[in-house]
Amino acid sequence: MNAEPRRRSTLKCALAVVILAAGLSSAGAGDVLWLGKPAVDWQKDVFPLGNGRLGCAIFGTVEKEHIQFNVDSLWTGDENPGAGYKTPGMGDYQNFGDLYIALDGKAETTKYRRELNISTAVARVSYLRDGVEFVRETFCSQPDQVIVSRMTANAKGKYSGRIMLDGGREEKTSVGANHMTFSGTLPNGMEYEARLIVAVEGGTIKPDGDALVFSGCDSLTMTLAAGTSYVMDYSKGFKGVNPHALVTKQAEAAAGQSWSTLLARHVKDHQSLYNRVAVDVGGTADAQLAMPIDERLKAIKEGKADPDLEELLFQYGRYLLIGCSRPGTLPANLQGLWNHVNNAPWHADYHSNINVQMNYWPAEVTNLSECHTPLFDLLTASLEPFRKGTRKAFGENVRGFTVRTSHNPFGGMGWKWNLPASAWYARHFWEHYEFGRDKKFLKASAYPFLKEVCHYWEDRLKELPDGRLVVPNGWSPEHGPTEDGVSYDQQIVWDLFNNTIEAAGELGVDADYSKKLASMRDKLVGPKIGNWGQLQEWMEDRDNPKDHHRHISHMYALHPGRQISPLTTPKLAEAARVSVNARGDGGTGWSKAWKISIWARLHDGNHAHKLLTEMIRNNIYNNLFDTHPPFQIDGNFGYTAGVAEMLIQSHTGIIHLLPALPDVWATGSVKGLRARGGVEVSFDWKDGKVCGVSLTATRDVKITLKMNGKVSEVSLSAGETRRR
Ligand code: FUC
Repeated sequence: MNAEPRRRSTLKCALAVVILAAGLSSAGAGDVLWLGKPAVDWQKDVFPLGNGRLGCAIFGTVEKEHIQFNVDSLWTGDENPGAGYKTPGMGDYQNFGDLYIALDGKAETTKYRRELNISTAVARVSYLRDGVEFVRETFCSQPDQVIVSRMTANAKGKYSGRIMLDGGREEKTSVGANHMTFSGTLPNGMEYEARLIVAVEGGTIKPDGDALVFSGCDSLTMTLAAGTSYVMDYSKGFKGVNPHALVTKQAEAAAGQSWSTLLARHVKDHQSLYNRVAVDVGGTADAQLAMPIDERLKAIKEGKADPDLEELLFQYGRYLLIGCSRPGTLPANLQGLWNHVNNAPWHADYHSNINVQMNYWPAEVTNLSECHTPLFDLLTASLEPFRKGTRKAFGENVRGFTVRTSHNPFGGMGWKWNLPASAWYARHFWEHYEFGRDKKFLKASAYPFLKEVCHYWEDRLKELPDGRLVVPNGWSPEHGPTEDGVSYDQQIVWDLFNNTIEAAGELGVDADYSKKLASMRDKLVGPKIGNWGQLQEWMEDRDNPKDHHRHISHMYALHPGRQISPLTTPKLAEAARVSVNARGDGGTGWSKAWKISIWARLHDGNHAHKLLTEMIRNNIYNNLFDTHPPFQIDGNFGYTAGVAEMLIQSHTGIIHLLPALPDVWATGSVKGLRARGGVEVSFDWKDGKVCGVSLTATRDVKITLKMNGKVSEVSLSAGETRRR
């Protein structure tokens, strides 16, 4: 047995730049996770597929395949004027339905394998029975807007059984010669429909009551389309046209194409995003690499290293974002878009005090910028109900808006106010600009959003007798008193003013207004160091060193903000280190994921890696879903963002390579990460030192590069690639 660790894409340092330039392929065995058994527990076992809007989960049960599916907009609820956190007003993200394929024949098989290839976004189930190999493959196509699932065997006539298509709310399914459909209307008026078309080779298929019965078939191909009448437009009450015509057209158009055509189009589309980034932080021993994912996770719990799994989980976050957030769709909710019940935890809503933001932390840096846009679209579409809710609570004369801790796709909000939430959202608009430098986006979308949130704070900040400014009646999520000057609020408002000033500068507008904002920013009560050297969570020095609360909201200034950094404010960074150290390495999935980024921003790669390992050991299920518990997708995205922060940072105006490299990742490479300023960065390293870097600019830019402890200036023109 070969116990030597295998390096999948180790680059000899001298050759690295050449290979990076040629385009390192990210696809390979390392992109596959597999299990030797079907799924039992939806949240822990199913393999997810998605095209941003439509998604499904594969169980892979031998005798009865189960494909549970979702459409991101199938929500109950409404504008929720009462702002309670209960249905019907707040609403729930719904299970759309379940497709079952019951197969005749015994359940006993050998060589059962259920896998998900995240580089092709195809799920596969295979097994042997009586010498025959059976294979099922499923994907969820973005270009064709359907789920396609095919069952084949290497012998003829092996498939007989029944197909059932069940809606998630006991709808009646109608059955035709080779198709099935159900439709419905939710109490909020949302209309929805699903349509399945089945094609068989060999054998027969016919309706039988509420099922399609097939007999003696060589293969089955199922094409499933589903949609709702949701439209992201408040003026239309978020309701558009009945989906019947579109769903029928999508199902029929795709069913008229060959499997191989649909598959090729799907893989090409997925890889156009997925293949932009490749990462290698070390090699896993062959024997361990060959294990199913549950055993690999167990080995990590037992203390074995598995760098390939650390890479896989990084790419899995990217895979999930591609799967649940594409231009034109709703943003990723607490479960992305995957949900099998009609009463998901926290309604599977948009949580504004860390969760939905964390979903988008990897978007820019891991080169999935367009997957960020659904967040901007929903926030922009929700402005009017947000303004209305804000005025109702804070006074008719208050300009701008903010949001409560939760919201739904209809602008409806619930639970407590989260005062700086809209300012935190504003950071996302700003970051999208910082990475991509799209002036049109800045002018049309980002700057108006930032400015309007500034108006809210201009009207609301409270002046202390000494002239300093505080956010009144704030709260550090989700513990401690409600009072003035809470660090979380102060830091986020500081960030908002700071980003807005820069945005105005970029656009060359509002010079006087920027001066006003700068003066307000500088009067804000700033980060303070308390009596045990900690970064204070409140204005009063009362932090308890034994407080292990999962929220670490006063770390915002360090990450994702930029008010504190070891490079610019070393004393405050040290205080942040004292605080996060006291908070400990425990917490929910997302809490650990956040701490990866925080330790990375503190330039402590070994501590970041410790958190990453803690997370894999305690908060990652066999399907690699993150668990709070329960399943909550933010931790997946936070993990991916955390790994990126360990490899590259660019928030302080310099592009810093390997700011937080752990000892165990001494040699490696990364391709295709993005840095602020409009630069794509690939590099490799050996014994902790960068050997070669390739920088590609999307515009004329002058950057400051920090690598191997040295700082240098590099000027690039648009489209130019520079290697050093
Ligand atoms: C926040 C967290 C909880 C949970 C919920 C969905 O409010 O405090 O831990 O993640 O969101």
